[in-house]
Amino acid sequence: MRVFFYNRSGHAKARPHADPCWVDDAADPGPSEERRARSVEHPEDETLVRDVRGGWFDAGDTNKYVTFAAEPVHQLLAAYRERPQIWKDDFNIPESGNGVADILDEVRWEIAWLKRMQVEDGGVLIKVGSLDFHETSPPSADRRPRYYGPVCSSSTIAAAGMFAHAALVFGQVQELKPEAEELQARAVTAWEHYHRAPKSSQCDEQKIKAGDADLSLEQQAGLSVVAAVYLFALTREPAYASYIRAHMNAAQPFGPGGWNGYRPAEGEALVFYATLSEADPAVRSAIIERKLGDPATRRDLYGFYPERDLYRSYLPDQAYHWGSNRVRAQIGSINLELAQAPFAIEDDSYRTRALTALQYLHGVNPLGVVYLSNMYALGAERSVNEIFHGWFADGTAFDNALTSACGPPPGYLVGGPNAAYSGPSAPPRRQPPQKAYRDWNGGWPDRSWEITEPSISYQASYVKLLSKFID
Ligand SMILES: [Ca+2]
Ligand SMILES: [Ca+2]
Repeated sequence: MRVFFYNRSGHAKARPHADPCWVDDAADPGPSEERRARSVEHPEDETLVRDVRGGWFDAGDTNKYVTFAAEPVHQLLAAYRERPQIWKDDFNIPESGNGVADILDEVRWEIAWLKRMQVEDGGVLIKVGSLDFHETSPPSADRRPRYYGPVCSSSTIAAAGMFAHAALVFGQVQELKPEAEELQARAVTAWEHYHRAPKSSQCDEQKIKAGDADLSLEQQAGLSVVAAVYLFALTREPAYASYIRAHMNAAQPFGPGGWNGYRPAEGEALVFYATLSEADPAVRSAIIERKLGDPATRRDLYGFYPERDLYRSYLPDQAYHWGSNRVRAQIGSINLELAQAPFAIEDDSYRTRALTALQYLHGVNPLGVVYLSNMYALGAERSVNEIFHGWFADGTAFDNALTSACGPPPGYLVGGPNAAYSGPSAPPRRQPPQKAYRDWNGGWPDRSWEITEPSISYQASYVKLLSKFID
């Protein structure tokens, strides 16, 4: 979880909350430039200058995407919601000891940024970043001006779901009730904006680097079901239940892929909806039937063939693509779903399958490597030494956990083996899929970001899975 703290944008990493190696001033890119970001469409217009500080860096770069935030925000909220008793107030972050579980404080840091991205009519801006790729180490040295992208239907519906889910979870915590009310209102205005305004999957022109933050119309429809689920749980208004009934087939698990480890927020929301006593009975039955039928059609992902993999955590070869560690963590979580409400199947194989996925990430793999950075002080014999990250970059004091003064902080989950790696280095080239990995962080032309870059999505996938095995 401390990875999210180190990836906070515009927040000082100071002692005692930062370890001495990774102390840094606030990551504002200049004299408060994130507070004075310009519209990338109208950069000369002073009236459009906007405060968009805060949030987490999405990955190894310092950019921030509303659309890409949905997966980690939902997963962290779900991780808390499903096992609130394990989450303590002692992660050594600035909000530790304030009476609120630190995972919620960390999500609140991201939510505070999302609030700054919502404009007056309810629409939500899609992303914040720079116009070039020149990351700086440490982040406090970054002086590039910041820009924000336009209001898009994708970011608006993504934010509606995050605001609604956060309102639901925060509303059950005494200290956060006032904030929950505000977030519910924001969710509703974003929801209404999404349904009122034209929808587009070509909204991010990518003048702001680097990732394409657009979502397809199909993905947006899936996220609208997610938003409707949490809005219904908050308000019990029949209109949201009707919407879910009419549109649930747009959610990933009702598509041909089923619960396949991608678009996890949608499957997570459907499973949650099926636990609500006021849920539409027909919809609940459809969700339960679909989930219970999923292992029969996706036997490989539900652990029916542990013997196919020497490390007893089988993934199809084609799943060893960019970010394969995230897929593995997701597969663990979709197995665990069958062991919890409303299914509660008393068959240890699903829990075992989830545990072997976790163990794979913890070193039970052909490279014998813990796919988390710099875990030596925490007991690992062999862990990731280098990650592709603007701060912990090649050639800096943070480059390598063994040979640099500091290395990267502990606990960043890397993307992992990638048999579709497009750079020139071998390895990862000319290896079997599970060994298509290399412990390095070179830039161009190495393209190590396809292998060792972390991301808040990977991290949240891992945290959610890990949280199910904490006493
Ligand atoms: Ca706290
Ligand atoms: Ca290096």
